[in-house]
Amino acid sequence: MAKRAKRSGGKAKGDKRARRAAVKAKRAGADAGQSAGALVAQLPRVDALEDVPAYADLEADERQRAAYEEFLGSCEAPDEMRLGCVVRLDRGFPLVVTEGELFRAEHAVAFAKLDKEKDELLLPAVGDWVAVRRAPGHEMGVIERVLPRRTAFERPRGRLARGEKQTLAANVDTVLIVQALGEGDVPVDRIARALVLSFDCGARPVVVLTKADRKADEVSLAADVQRVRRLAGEGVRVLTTSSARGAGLEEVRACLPAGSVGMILGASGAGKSTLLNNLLGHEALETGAVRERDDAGRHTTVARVMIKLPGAGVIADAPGLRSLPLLGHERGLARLFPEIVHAARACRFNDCTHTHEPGCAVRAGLDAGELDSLRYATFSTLAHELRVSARELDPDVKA
Ligand SMILES: Nc1nc2c(ncn2[C@@H]2O[C@H](COP(=O)(O)OP(=O)(O)O)[C@@H](O)[C@H]2O)c(=O)[nH]1
Ligand SMILES: [Mg+2]
Ligand SMILES: [Zn+2]
Repeated sequence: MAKRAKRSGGKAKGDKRARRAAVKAKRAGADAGQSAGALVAQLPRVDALEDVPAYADLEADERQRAAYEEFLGSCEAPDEMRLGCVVRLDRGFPLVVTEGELFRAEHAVAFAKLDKEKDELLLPAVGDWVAVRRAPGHEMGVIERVLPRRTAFERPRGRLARGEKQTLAANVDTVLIVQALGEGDVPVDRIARALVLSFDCGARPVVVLTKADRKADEVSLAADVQRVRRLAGEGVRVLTTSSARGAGLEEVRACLPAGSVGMILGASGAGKSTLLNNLLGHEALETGAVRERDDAGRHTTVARVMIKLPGAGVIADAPGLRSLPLLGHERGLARLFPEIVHAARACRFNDCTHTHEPGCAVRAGLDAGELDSLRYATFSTLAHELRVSARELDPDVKA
């Protein structure tokens, strides 16, 4: 079990602390492996970790392999370099798996420099393929390159207006959007945001409605599922589970075939850890009382982990996110609502917001019953938010 940071402060701070320590050590000309040792000693012991994916469970794609080969041709001491995948981050320290080895690593000094120039995307996230140096006599590896990402699940970090992004996981094929069912109606707005974020990064979303046992009867359960199906559209699978009854697990497992990488996304308390434990068949993750938030740096799990599921693929755990603000995710919105984008081509104005303009083909389609009102309403809300956040980011952009 991962230890949690004693003081709050968030992952960003943990990352920075780790990087600063690494940079300091290099500047002093000291052995970075030793100087980072005090920090590393507080991390969970590598040989005590369970369910860590093996190298063979993961696969770099051709582009990543080609980038690695190219890097080998240009770096010093290429015989020390290994192709690896980041399978865990503990307080910012990556755990890397290579063919036959599992070890902690730190970032090369270059990353700290890049960070200052706000090129944060280059810091390794869970799921990243990296070129990592194994210098003789050093316990820790040094990550020198993050190889091109097939996909990257990103969310805005901190104040929207700064436009900074945090990568929750890289190279994800499937996003499990976990939403708990309850007494009230299922919050489709939240699910819609998660769908936009998933589509935007090019991952395939699957909606998993947990706690089906909490619905009073079959009729209200079916109504919730129906509403989510209507919102998500035909291309998105919507599953229901009940960990209390052990229902729906195999359907979830089937969405994460061996060789693929998934990510689990949902609010704190949605039942993510319970679901993962059930898929694993043992209690690997803490459930219930543990708060794991990463919003506004208030509270956080200090570990990001990837887990190998028996008889299935690998899945990355994400922090419980309270809010899913949208910023620059227009592509994801268009992918979630293709029929609205299609209809909008016939609007009189190019910059039609489909709310009040004359000659709006979207509203005409809505009136004619060709477009779904729930999907239209959700689209309108999120499109408006995207316009507002873009304007906040750049005062020169006209909405
Ligand atoms: N009734 C019911 N409770 C559940 C179910 N799955 C999880 N829970 C409970 O919901 C709470 C939060 O679950 P947890 O897995 O920790 O959520 P997480 O924050 O998303 O990881 C715990 O008290 C679980 O026991 C379920 O299918 N049915
Ligand atoms: Mg949890
Ligand atoms: Zn229009």
